[in-house]
Parts: sequence; structure tokens; C-alpha cells
Amino acid sequence: MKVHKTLSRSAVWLALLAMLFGTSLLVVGARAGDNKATSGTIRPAPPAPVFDEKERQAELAQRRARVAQTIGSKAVLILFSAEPKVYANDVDYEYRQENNLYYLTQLKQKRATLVLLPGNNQTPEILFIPRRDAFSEIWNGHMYSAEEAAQASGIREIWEAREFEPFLQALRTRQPYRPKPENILMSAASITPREATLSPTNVKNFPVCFAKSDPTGFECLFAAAEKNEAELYMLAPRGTGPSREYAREQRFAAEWPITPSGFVIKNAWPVFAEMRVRKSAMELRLLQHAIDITNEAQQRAWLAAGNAKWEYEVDAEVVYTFKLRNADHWGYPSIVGCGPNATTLHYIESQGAVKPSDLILMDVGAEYEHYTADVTRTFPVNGKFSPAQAEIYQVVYDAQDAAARVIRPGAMFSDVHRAASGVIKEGLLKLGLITDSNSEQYRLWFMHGTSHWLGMNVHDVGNAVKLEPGMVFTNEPGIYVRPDALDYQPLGWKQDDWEKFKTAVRPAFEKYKGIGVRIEDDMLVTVDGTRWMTEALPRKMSEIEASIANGRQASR
Ligand SMILES: [Mn+2]
Repeated sequence: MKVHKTLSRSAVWLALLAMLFGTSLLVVGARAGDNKATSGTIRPAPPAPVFDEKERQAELAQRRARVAQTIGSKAVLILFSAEPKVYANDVDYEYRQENNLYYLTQLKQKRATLVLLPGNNQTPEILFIPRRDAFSEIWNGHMYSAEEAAQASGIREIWEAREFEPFLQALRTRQPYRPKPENILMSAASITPREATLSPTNVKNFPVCFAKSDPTGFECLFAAAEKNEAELYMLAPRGTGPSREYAREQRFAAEWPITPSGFVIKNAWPVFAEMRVRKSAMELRLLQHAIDITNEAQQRAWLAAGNAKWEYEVDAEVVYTFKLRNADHWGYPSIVGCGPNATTLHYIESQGAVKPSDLILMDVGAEYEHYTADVTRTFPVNGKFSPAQAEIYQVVYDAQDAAARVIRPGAMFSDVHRAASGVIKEGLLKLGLITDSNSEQYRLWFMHGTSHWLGMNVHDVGNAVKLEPGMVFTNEPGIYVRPDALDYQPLGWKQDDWEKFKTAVRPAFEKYKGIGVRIEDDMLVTVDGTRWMTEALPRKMSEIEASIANGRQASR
């Protein structure tokens, strides 16, 4: 985990990258740990959050207890770790743990499986991990020992990964299961469970169905299975076609009903969506750190753009900052689009030329301990917005403000987009880019939603429609005047209307052609409104211009 990484490793990276990027590296008037933003200087990301080990483990235990409460004593939950993904031949992509397994264990181990058995008073939670292998470690690095896995997750019942299949086989046939002692890597299970409580997960009010003698802990589950009422929860979304992320779970689920096991497969996805949409204080600190790293990357890139010939040079500053601040990765591929490239929503090539008179739209997000930021700024390469650019920018800025004003507990998620799009429509009408603000014409220039949930996924889980404290989502209106926007008649338009529309908006279109502006901030719902988690990053045009001017002057 991040907090445990050694200084020496970071120092090596720092030295190496300083050599590569030395000329463009610049932090003005700020030292590491200096949290105050001063006008025109880059605000370095504050140090990474450090958590009290007991509190951290207690929170993970609490999350597991909540899952256990939700699924109940007749259920078993199985979470697989993410499968490694092939880059090419024998090279894999960087490994990233499955989010929900990580949410419950903070374990990054491959081939791990978590099993929750809420009705089992002896082993309410079992972690399966591969046994450490000295040969494998020579090539592939350190594997978790049982002690380390217990330290990360707080789980104290740890079995060798190869025991999972026999365990499952036993479950299918309603046989209690416990591996041979040599394959139990760690155990906290009580052998005299008659008076045992369910305290390991604080599960209360569960029916007691222990056997009169020689109880195994599986009595509740198997009693339910006898009646075909047992439930097997896994991340296998059904009815939506093949899942790109959970193919293994779907295969498992598809094969399972063949056996008359008495277990019905249930989808665990909604259980996690419900929990993860409300962030804990610990989650918010991780997310804030990802955002702080991203903010710093943005500001560094604004300065670098002044000397850049190509978009990838600006992008490089983002990559550098993420690495410098020990982010895990990006949460999604960086978007760095200059001029008309800014009007392509998911432009990730970064191969275009940087022109001084253009805007650069930069949508980037560092990922830290599985939490990703999502921050967009649109800034002028030469440091000064042109009048036409400023007109578009101001409409987007006002739309964002309007959206922020409706955020409070009890408001509907859809209110946010309604507020933003209302301002966009009025603004586009004034600019001459639409002729009717009571129509869907605005979708030609603002074709995406204003918000999505943010957290462990950049487009995070969440079904809530009513806002509650602890929820986090983006506020990202935009206007994109694609150079070819009038060349193709959009679906749903009548030929006549389209011709009239084109004639009416043509002058404004020619004026704003090639300008794309998006401003994106990360909003936390608080008890009395909202907090801009991205607030440290300049957003007003005058502040962006000042930041660029001061920063570039200081670098001369
Ligand atoms: Mn976004």
C-alpha cells in the first residue's frame, strides 16, 4: 500500500524523472507539504493520508458486517480477485484488484477469494490466498504472507487458495468443510461454538440454528439449502449481456444452477452500489488525495503548455506529476486536446500540435488507493482567453455554478443536470448557436450529462436519485463547437428544420468553430450543501490567466 512504500524507491524515481523532465520541472515558491495556495504558484499535493491501523481495520470489518447484514444468514458471498490482463504475449497490464474485494479487504493479492458466511458462527469470513512461493517471488516479487493479508484486511481465517475448489464442492453438496491443518494458513475459528457469538462481524439478530452436538457452523446455511432457500451472492450482473469485467463470475453463475444445490445465485452488485455511493471519512481522504495530485498535475501542465509544440508534451507533465506523487495510475486515460481536438469528448491520442491561440481541454484524474479524481480545465495556451473563447467559457462556468447551487441533501440527482443545462440553453441562445431554448437543440453543442458518481470507478456505482451527505459526483457541463457539426443532420431532426437551423446559426458557428470547453469539478454532498473537492484549482478565467502569467514569469 502507498503509505508503506519506502522513501528510497520514490527518491530513485524522482532523480530519474528529474533528469528526463528537468527543464520543465518547476514548483514556484512552494515546498513539499506546503498546503497554502498562493497566487500564481503551483499548489503541491499535500502528503498522502496516513490511517490509524486499528481504525482502518475496524472500518473494513464494519463494511463486511454491513454486507453480511444485508445478505443475511441464509446467504454466502463469494468475491474473486481480478484476473490479470494480458498486454501482449507474456506481459500483463499492471495488476489492479477488483474494486469490491478491495473495498472489503484492501488486499492487492492476485488469486485471492473472499467468502462471507454470515450465518456461520465459526467461520463467518474466509480469505483464500495462494501460499507464498519462493520461486515465484524471485520473478514476480513479494506475495502476501497470511500475517500480511490479515494485517491488510483484518480477516483472521485464511486458507490456502487451492482449498477454494474443495470448499465449493462441499458447499454444493451441503457438506461442512475445513481444510487439513497444513492448508489453514491462519485461523481464529472457535472449536467450541455452542456459546460462540457472531462477534467477528458483529452480525446480530440472526437465527440460531446450531446442531445439538458437534456443530460445524454450516447448519443455518444448509438448513436453508434443504428448502432451496439458500443464496449465493456474487458479482454477476444478469440481464445486461456479457460483462466485460465479470466474465468469470458470469460463467460461474451460469454453470452453478446445473447442480441442485439449494443455492440460488443472487447479484451482489446492488449491495455494493448502495454502500459505495456514500463515502466514509476514510474514503474521502483517499479521494481528496487523488484530487490534490490531479490539481497539481493540471497546474504544472498549464505552465508546460507555454513551451510545448505537441499535446503529448503537455500530457507528459501529467504523467510525471502522477508518478512524482506516487499515484497508483490514472483512473482513466488522460484527455489533452488542443483547439478542435477539445471537441472530441474522449480524445486520448495527444498527437496534435499545440497552437498558441488555441485552448487546451485537459480532463485528467490520478488514482490513489483505488480512488480516482476526475478534473477538467480548459485553458489558453498563450495564457489569455480570446473574446470568442471567453464567451463560451463564461456560459459553461455559469452553468457549473448554477448546478452547484442546487446540490444539497434531499435534492434529486437529476436537478443538477437540469440546472446546468438551463444555463447552457440560455447562453447558447444569446451566442446565436441555437434558435430555441425550449427545445433539444442544445444537445448539438452539449451532448453529455452533467454528472456521474465518482469513487473507485471514474464512473462509479450508485443508484441513488436523492442526494445524501457523503455522496460524490462530478459537475462538468461543456460546450463543443465541432468544426463538422453542421455537416451531418442529427437524428430526430426534420430536413426543413435542420436547413433553417443551419442558416440561422451559421454566423455564430463560424465565430466559435473549433472551440471546446468543459469545466469539471468533484462535488461532495455535505449536510448543508456541497463542498468543491477541487476548489484549490483555479477555475475562473481571470484566476487561470493570473496563475499562468505568474507561473511562467517565475520560470524565466
Ligand atoms: Mn467526468
